[in-house]
Amino acid sequence: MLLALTRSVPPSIVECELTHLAREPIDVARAAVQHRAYENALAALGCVVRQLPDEPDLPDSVFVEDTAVIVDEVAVITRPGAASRRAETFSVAQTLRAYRELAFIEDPGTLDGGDVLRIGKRVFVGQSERTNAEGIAQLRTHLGEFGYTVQAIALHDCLHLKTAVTALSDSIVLINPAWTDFPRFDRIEVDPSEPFAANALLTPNGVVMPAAFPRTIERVRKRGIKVDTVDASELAKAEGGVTCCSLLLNVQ
Ligand code: CIR
Repeated sequence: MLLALTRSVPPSIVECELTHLAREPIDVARAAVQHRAYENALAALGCVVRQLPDEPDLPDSVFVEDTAVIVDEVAVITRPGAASRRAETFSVAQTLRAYRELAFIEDPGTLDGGDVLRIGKRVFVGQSERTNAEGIAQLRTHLGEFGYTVQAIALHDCLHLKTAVTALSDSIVLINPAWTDFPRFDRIEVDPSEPFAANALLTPNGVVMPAAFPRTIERVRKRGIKVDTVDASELAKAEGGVTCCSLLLNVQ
């Protein structure tokens, strides 16, 4: 089965990290309602949703994607680039221990899961403000052992690689070409009026995208890809998208 690990929206999210966005008031109750709807959407797509322990005092703890990189053979616990986020990894490691061997990104390496896009055995890692060359080298060591290739990808003007590009299948990516180059894949480009639309969550039963991007959703559906939509507007103010709020892993 496919397990989706999530974590509740903490009240402290109003103090979240922001890099490319200006701070706007976040309605925490509304964010929580949207987050539950996101969990329900994952459940409807066949995922078994399990919540990690709440971390009320860690402002970005709802964005669990950044804390681990999980493949069938191993879970790599990250060392997030923002110091305020490093304590998020402890409870994630505790939970993942039941399902995978663990490996760890260690100082001076930094790596955010949002920078890691895996397509089959190919792993692409964004060279962002959060992920450094040492973090990429350590990930290469941990995953190379199992036959994965790890390739660094340049990006600019956005937070993470998966802000700029995500996979819609093993052969098609959804991309904002203004923020990154991503060679050698069939691609769908976001509508230019929807620069943040490239962050889509792929499940075995379809893709989840924010309802805020109807033009890009139309482009994706025209290619015969099934898209479910969620309202993710409150967490978008914290610079989070749909991939950021879950860790997906195959379990027995
Ligand atoms: C941060 O800056 O770390 C959070 N406010 C947003 C993290 C979003 N995560 C992701 O894109 N994987």
